[in-house]
Amino acid sequence: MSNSATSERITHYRSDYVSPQFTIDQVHMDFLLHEQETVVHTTLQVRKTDPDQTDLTLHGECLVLLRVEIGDKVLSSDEYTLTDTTLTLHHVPDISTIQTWVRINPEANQTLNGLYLSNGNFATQCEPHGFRCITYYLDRPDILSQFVVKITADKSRYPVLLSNGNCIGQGDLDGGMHWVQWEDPTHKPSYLFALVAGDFACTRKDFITMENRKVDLRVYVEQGKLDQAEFALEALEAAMRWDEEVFQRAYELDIYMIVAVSDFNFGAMENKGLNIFNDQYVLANPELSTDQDYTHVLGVIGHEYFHNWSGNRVTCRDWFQLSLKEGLTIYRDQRFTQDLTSVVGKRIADVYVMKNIQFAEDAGPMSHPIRPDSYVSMNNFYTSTVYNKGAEVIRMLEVILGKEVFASGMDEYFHTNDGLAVTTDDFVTSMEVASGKDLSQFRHWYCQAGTPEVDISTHYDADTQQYHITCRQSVPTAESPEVLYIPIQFGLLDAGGNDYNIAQTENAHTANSVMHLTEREQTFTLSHIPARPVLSVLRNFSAPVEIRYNRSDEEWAFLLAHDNDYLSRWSAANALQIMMIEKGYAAALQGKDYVIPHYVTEAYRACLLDRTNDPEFISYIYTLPSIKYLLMRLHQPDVLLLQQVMQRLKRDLAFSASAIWHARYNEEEVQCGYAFTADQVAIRSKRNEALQQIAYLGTDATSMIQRHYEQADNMTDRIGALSAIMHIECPEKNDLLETFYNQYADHPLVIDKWFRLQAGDKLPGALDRVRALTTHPAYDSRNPNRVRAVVGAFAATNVAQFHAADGSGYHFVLDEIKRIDVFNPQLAARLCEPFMSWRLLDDKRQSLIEKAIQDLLANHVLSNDVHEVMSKCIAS
Ligand code: B3K
Ligand code: ZN
Repeated sequence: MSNSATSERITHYRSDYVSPQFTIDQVHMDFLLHEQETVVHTTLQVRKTDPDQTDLTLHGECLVLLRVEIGDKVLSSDEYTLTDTTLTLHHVPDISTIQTWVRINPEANQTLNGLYLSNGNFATQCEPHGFRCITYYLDRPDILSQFVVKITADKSRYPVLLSNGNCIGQGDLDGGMHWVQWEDPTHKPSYLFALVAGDFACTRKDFITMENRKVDLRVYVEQGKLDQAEFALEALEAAMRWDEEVFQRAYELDIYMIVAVSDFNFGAMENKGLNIFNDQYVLANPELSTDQDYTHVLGVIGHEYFHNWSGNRVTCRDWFQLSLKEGLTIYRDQRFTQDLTSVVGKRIADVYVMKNIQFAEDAGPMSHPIRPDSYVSMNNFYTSTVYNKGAEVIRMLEVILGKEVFASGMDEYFHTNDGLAVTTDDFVTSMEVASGKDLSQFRHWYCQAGTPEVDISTHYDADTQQYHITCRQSVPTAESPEVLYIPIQFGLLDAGGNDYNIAQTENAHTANSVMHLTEREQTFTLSHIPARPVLSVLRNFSAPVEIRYNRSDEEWAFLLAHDNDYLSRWSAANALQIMMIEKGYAAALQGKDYVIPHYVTEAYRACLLDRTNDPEFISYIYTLPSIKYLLMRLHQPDVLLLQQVMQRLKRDLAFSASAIWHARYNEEEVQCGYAFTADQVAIRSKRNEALQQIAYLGTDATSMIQRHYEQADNMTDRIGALSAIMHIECPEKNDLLETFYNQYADHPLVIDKWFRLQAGDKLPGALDRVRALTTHPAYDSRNPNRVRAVVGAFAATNVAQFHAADGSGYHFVLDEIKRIDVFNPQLAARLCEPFMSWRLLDDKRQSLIEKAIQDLLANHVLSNDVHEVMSKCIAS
């Protein structure tokens, strides 16, 4: 069963918004849970807000309507109009009580949307349009209602029955049944509704808020996983404390519950007081989880908690405003993770996503503004643009207004809009109120798609000791782009790599080392600069733009080694990597070798030898840009050759510092038991990166890797060993993979790692091995984590095999998309993403993809989700 496949392909436009003609003040729901035949009895207290309106159209999909009443009157079928997606009631009075009884089949629902079963437990997912698969309702985010929910179910199979808010009653019934009733005192939109029923274990603790209120914090996990739940509880506590300290936001209900389930379409869901999570973002223990897993759990627990203010208390008027809550909440969780882990590592990780994922999205067929103008399936717009670029737009406001004014703008926003469903415009208005500034130019960031470019040219006048920086902005993908307000953080370095003190020379346009670019072309002048400086620009990635600045490769190398801003140093490494890939590719085309210039190896060595450098920074300067990003830079390259050039570059970079890598590996080890602390994470990251680099050097590394695996007392080091050995063709590789499988066969999240490593295997014959993985007994296409670990990882990371010249990689992924689309369109649509850069490939591959997608669109029944992305893809 696929609930969106049945609906028509309607394009919804932002400009069509009309405020609701009815509202629902109170909702009472009565669930009689049964795997195949759940009956939902819903009572709505409805109030007309437009006196001329007599018809009320409720949303509803995949529901069997059993009965409907207005007041005490049962309606006969000629008194309402029923379609596949709506129920229209006629002659609805100004104030009315409407009751519906529907039957649904959770077991048949494989979409993981609405009410479904995961590992035998009931769970819900309602954002954005899942609630209409549970009952007839005005399923739009600007309808805010109070909910009372009664759940009745078999007690032995479903001992835990949860919904939003506070538990207000429970009892046993005949026949082994029991019931629990929940009341949510807040007014919430239907997308924040949640219900969970099943056999869960729970860990809990009390939290005292800054307002001195006691909150019962609970984490529920499937039976047998309680030893992996403690960290999530700590992360929740840390997030609550952080939001109090940094944003002065406290939690207001008596209980906060997190439930982890095995089958979930994405990371987690911020349902009011009852978050439902993919267990990948809750479960953590040293034996089974890597440091990176811990960081993700921390970030996602934080993210969903922060939504309680940015999303739940202040919610979106309509789905086009999604970035109002998602951009803002990503911004908040990024700061949280920075504060709790590594400021530098987290910021570089976030900027890596911007450049390699968001910029590519913005240059492809799915390009849209952070406030989109239209959609067919809203699920396709939970994108990097809405989330990550949305967060960068908030961050720019902080740079433009300054930390203090920005903080009072946030207060203003929460204070004015608490309890309301609002727009991104309302958010900017709060910032205007707090700052007294006119931000109308800044608002263009919300409505213009595409990555802006800033061309920079500089001129130093030795006579006047003035340095002139000319910035010219453009958006190459937009026809007549608006002039944006772009804050560009910068610094000027002397020959020794020290920052000139530019404070005394600043003016309104360059205050706080920020060039406030508000015109299409603007020149900024700095005085009292005694010698020609080196420009360090877009420090801390102060705006989501591409900088074009022609400087010598030697100067990039100087910045990599000497700049005082880590982001700018990493950008310099990026520029050098791209230069080396371009030159390496050109050489390879002529059958020649490319040799890394010595000033590059020297700059890299300087970074490596400086012990004060953050290990995450070191890992990132060795992480090459994604193929998607490189496709934007090179003109229709042969991807296979490009991949070889990149592999070669990695090896050459490793080789140029081989002695240092060995020394770093042997430098220090964690001496005590595992803890997720910044110090320990740094040491493990350092050693595992060294091991990885040593693996690039060749087979000598095999025994070292085996030893690393055997001596490991935690998952981070074991995965470090496994991913290192994947680069080496040797019999030990399969032995290690087998040992790992046998050791962790009972832990699905660990087995996902095992699948993911093999899906990314770049060595010859990988496609056959990946095909074989989809018939492995542990493969389950109903489980999104597993599908993403095999099919998703293959398409995203296995460049050479995905782009195999005979099209076999494309066909493999498209076949999986077709298969999965039948029962889980949201998951299938996500798997389409690697095809979106097809226009940047060579002609032969373009025609292979074009033909395959045309066939998909013409000859297969597709969901709205897959149809929307694939038809846009091919139309581009
Ligand atoms: N708000 C949810 C995302 C819902 C996605 C629906 N396709 C999780 C989050 O961003 O916090
Ligand atoms: Zn979110």
